Amino acid sequence: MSVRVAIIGTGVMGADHAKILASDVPGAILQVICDANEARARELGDHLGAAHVLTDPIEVLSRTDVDAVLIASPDNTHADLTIAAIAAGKHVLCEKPLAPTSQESLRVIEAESRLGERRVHVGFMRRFDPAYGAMKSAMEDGVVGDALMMHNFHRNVTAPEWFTGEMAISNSAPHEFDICRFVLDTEYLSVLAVQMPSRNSIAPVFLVLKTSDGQMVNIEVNNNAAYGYDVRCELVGSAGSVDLKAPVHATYNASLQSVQRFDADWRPRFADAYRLQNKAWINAIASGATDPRLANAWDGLCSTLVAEAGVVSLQTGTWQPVSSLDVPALYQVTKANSLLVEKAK
Ligand code: ISE
Repeated sequence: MSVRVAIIGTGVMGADHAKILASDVPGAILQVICDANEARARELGDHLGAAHVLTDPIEVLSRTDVDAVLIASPDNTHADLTIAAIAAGKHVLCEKPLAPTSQESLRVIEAESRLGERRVHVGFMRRFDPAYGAMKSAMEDGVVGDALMMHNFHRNVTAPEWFTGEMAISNSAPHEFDICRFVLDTEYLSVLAVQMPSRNSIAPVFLVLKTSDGQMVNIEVNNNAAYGYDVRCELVGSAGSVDLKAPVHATYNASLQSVQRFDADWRPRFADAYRLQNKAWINAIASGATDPRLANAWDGLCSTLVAEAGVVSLQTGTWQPVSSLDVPALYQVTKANSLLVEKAK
């Protein structure tokens, strides 16, 4: 069965998702490309052979020839568009964050719970990265003993002038909040965020988190690292540790040196992860069997709750508790849910 997809938003990530779906995901049909900027939408739509180009997302949602929408418009539009998509009976893959605030994320969860069916996934693609996958397997197979800590580095080449420490927490660090929660299979209790004054437009932010299973997670977010896009992680357990390895396809030997290159941003580093995530999403819609790695709306809310506490911590210089809410029935692991997981394996 094929799935007719509309892409809403054709910025950096919308364009990347459209290319992946058009070229790498069997069963996906690029039905609509939608962007408020018509010229940009048309250029991408023509290039990828999309069936239609539109500028109004609400018109996209009313079409009967669209089964699923990939939402990659600005963050502050995510919740409303996702809720409208649920009402229109569409499946959704929403880029992270599900919403900038927990209140908006909760509105999505309420809408999905009313429907009584999980229709929404969130683009936490690192769950599909083979390196993080190896780390999670090592943890589950007991190779490193009991998990004690996860050390994370998240470095971007450069951030725009207007990027703030708060945005490092609400826009960049959610990837780590989510992947560490996923690898450790735990929840966060509290967070401390610090940033030192710097001559840079944005100085690094450092976060420490405690989990409900007694582990520590630390995250350096450095959005002006200058030298390359660099994500590192080490899981430390009572019997050993696992280091994340970025995919390396070549080293360049010349002028008495051996050089390994960095990517300029996250797209090449996580190309496999994006591809595998999008395949899993299309497969879940086509077959009804959900890959357990796909992040759902509840996962989206959880990372927003941590980000909110982290921003308050940065502003007050104090440890902040991370709100814990009861998991609604729709997101609990039930027998029916695990059957779907089994089917997906
Ligand atoms: C950006 O929004 C992303 O999602 C990237 O994956 C991340 O590395 C970057 O820091 C964010 O700003």
